[in-house]
Amino acid sequence: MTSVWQGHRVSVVFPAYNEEAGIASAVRDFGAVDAVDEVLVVDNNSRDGTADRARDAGARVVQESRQGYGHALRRGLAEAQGEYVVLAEPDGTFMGRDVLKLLPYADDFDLVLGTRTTRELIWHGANMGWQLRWGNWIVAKLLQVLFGGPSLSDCGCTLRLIRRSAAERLLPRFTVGGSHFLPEMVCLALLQGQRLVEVPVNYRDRVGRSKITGSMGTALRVGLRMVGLILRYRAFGK
Ligand SMILES: Nc1nc2c(ncn2[C@@H]2O[C@H](COP(=O)(O)OP(=O)(O)OP(=O)(O)O)[C@@H](O)[C@H]2O)c(=O)[nH]1
Ligand SMILES: [Mg+2]
Repeated sequence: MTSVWQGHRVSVVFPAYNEEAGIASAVRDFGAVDAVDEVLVVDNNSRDGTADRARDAGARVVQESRQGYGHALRRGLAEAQGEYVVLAEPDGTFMGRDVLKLLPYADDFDLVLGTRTTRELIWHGANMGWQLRWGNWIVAKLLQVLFGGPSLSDCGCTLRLIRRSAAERLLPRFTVGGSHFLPEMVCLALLQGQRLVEVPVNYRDRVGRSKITGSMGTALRVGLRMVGLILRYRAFGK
């Protein structure tokens, strides 16, 4: 895996907690994209064969002991070596080739966010029923309105690209280690004057067991924590 996107090295980061069912094919799928130089798996205390399978499939694996989706992504952002860092999930929901939808905007934006709320790109069987779709949209719109744009339609899409230089400005400011991490990235980036844009991406059915939005109760709790976080950043800027 040695190629570059217009002179920029590209890393893909997978946060992984017990994802042995899908991790090998995800590493291969994203690693097969010509522009991708490195697939980095952040193993978050998995008790199954996640780390071994990721390594066998060609990924670099780092261990993050602080449990949580946010902790795993923050570690990935700190460890990734590319100038462009793509966050994704190794559960079969995202497609490697969609990295190519994000990259063309990376010249002009610090962050290129995927959105999973475009109906035509939600696959049959994907966990994106109307409640989740509207929930993600409403929280995204709250963020958009309170922070004065840009246009946002999904607050929970892991698939996103960030420039290394932009990530380095955010890393010391992150406070969230849990499942409501993504809006913190957006709030902090907007407060720092970073440039953001959103791009529609495919969203498919999951391989393996769901940990966050598979249960409506958990999804609702995460959504409320996101709203609290957004209001706090708007009110106090921290
Ligand atoms: N929930 C959770 N996920 C973690 C953790 N550490 C890493 N992850 C990874 O974060 C990603 C998000 O979790 P998912 O269970 O896929 O949650 P989701 O994407 O909201 O919902 P589904 O894909 O429908 O299950 C997965 O790749 C997990 O393996 C953790 O401590 N908790
Ligand atoms: Mg998932």
